This record gives sequence, structure tokens and C-alpha cells, in this order.
Amino acid sequence: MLREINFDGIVGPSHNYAGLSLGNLAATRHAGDTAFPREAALQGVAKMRHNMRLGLAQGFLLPLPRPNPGFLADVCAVGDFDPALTAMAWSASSMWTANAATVSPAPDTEDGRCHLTVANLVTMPHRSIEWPDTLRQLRTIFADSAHFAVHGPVPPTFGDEGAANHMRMGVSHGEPGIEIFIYGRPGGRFPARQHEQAFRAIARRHGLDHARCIFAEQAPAAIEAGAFHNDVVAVANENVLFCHEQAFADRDALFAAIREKLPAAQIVEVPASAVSLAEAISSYLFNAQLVTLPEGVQALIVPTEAWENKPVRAFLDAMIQGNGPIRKVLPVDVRQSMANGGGPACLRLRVVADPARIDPRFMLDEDKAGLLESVIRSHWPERISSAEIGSEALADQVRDARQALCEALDLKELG
Ligand code: SUG
Repeated sequence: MLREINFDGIVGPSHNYAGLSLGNLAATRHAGDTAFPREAALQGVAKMRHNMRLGLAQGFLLPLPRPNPGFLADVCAVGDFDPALTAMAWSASSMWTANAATVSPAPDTEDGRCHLTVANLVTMPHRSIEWPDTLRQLRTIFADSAHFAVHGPVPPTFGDEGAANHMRMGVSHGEPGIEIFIYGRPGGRFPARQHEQAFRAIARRHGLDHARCIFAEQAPAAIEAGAFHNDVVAVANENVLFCHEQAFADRDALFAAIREKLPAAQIVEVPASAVSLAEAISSYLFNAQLVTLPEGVQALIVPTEAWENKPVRAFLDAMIQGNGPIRKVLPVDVRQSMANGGGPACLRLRVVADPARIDPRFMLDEDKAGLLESVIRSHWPERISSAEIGSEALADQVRDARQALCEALDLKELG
């Protein structure tokens, strides 16, 4: 049976705050802070447990090998120490698996398989080095080629940041849906990380029906205000789109196209008069997981920062009291990730598939969550200050921690 499975990225043992992402205001604000990798990873597992206990299917992706073994050798001479390049090699940014790939589930594709294209992430150097290891992992998880096609990245000429800029809507997960691709146009203060042509290429290689695709531009003002991905200002699930009034360049045209292709669509738009763009971005209201619970109602899993923000809370309280399609709001604490600009939605990649077709080593249950916690507690560094990034002793600890995880999960081939 087809279900939506959320694959969360396990926060890696090198999690730190180096301020590497221009245009990601939280990451910039926290540059140089001391990070707490153990706490960060435990917060991530707690979120997975929370969602699993709601009756949702939960998977995970491993952190990637860090410090990245090839990168520094490629860009530095032996014996050189360049703090910026070192921080790139150490980044744990693959935890935000919404940027791992773009996923088109089987009901949408010509050959009836679920297609995944790994994101090239070329705009940010520290993220551009993720895809080869991510691809290896995706090819392990979705190895059943009768049901999955896992593609390499689109050419680096076209920046691609994966599912964070992609929304799928439909009457239910298991039926053919419409796929909405949001891209940015360059020229503003901050980089536009998603190129239109990357998405057009992905739609073609996934074998999507053009009549059920929408390509729309993200509002330049949203990028300017710090929405470096569409999932900072919008989220969709089944027939519901939840978004900020200023998320899209041409909101009327986008909404009309959605309603024409999906008459059952319900759009819950938050007006700027209730929550300003700045407040939406700082609270990460839209970087929420919008999910359908087993009892059939939709719930919004928000970061505690959104729940504690006054205007956001006022909007959410009114929304729940009203008669809209989102019936519940559930806060989760992912503060360590949030400080780098990654909320609950950044931390997960959604795949609609039959869990029985997926490598079971990547599916979570209560026992495995306990196993993850015990490996994290005994191996993840408690803290990493900016001065420690690059330390050989810490690098050894980071490598050993990942190795211990791979061994505990019987995934030595990815070690
Ligand atoms: O690419 N932060 C990530 C956050 C990604 C959030 N993902 C989604 N919105 N889906 C980024 O900007 C900061 C790392 C640092 O600065 O060390 C970072 O990469």
C-alpha cells in the first residue's frame, strides 16, 4: 500500500554553526555560536518518535562522512589551514533532507515507478559536496528498480535544491497528483538557489504529465526577506496548501492554476496583516510538516519558535477554532537545527511509496529509535565551538561516531 514516509536526516556528529549560507538569516545570526551535536541529534530523534507515535511512517537518512574526505584535498595544499574551507568540509548540512532530492511518486509518473533526482545544491559550496554520498544512500534505500528510479543530479549549470521547493497536491497521497515547482530568479540581494530549468529537466526525466505540472516563481521579496527555500513560506499536503500571502511572485495565477488542475484544493493563506513576512521567516511557521493523521484530519507540526510567537500563535489559535482543513497544531523542539535555519520540514524528505519496497534498515520503529539514542549519547560530541572546527582529535571522534552508527544499523557498506 502506498503511504507517505518521512525520511528525517539524523543530525551528524559535526553539527556546528559556521554561518555558511548567505541569505539564511538564522544561520548568519548564529555564526560562531557553540553548537551541541548530541542535543541536536536527540532532538531530531525525539521529533521522529513524536511523529511515529501519531501513526505516521518514519524513515531516516544517515549523516554523511565528515569532515568530507575529498573536499579539502581538492581545494587546499597539504598543511594549509583555511577556516572557511575547513568549515565547509565539516558541515552537517545533509541533515536537512528536504534538500536531498526531488521525489515524484509512482502515481504521477509515466512508467509507474517512484522517481527521485538527487539535488546538486550547487549554490552553496558546503552543500554542493553532499550529493555523491546522498546518491549512494538513496540508491541503497530505493534499490528495488521495479518500483524506484534514482537519478543523478541535473547539470550544475542549473542550481537545484530538491523537495524544499517542490509541492505535491492531490486528493490523497496514493492517487495521481499535481506537482508544483517553485523557482527563484537571480538578481536580488541573496542568491536564488533554485533554477527553473533544473525543475523542468526533473519533470521531464521523471516522466510527469505536463498538464499536471505547475512552474511558478517565488516572490523576489520573499527571498529578499530570508526565504531561501519555498518551504520557508509554504507547505502543501494532499488537497491543502498553507502559505504566506507574499510567498509567490504571481499568487493569483498560481492559485488559479492549482484550482483548475485540482478542483478539491483548499488554500489556507496567511495574510501579511496577521503575520508579517519577517515574522513568518523568523518563527518558521511555514517550515512545518503538514500531515494527514490516521484518523483522516490534517495536522501542522510546527517548531516551538512558531508556537511561542505572539502573532503566529494568535493566527494558529483562530485557525483551529475556525472550520478550516487544518485541525491540529503540534509543536516540536528542534532548536539546534532551527539555529541553522532548518525547521521540522527541512529535516524530512517525503516519499510516497509502499514501505515494504524500502530497505528496512532505513525504517524507524521504537526499538531502533532507542538504538539511535544510545549511539548518539555515547558517541556524539557534546559541544563544538567554532575554534574546534578543524581539530584532528575532534575529527576522529566525528568519524568514529558515524562509524558506530553504521555498525549499529548494519549499514557498514555506507561506513
Ligand atoms: O541550506 N543551513 C541550511 C538550511 C537548510 C534548510 N532547508 C530547507 N529550508 N528545506 C541551508 O541554508 C547552515 C550551515 C552553516 O552555516 O554552517 C545551512 O547550511
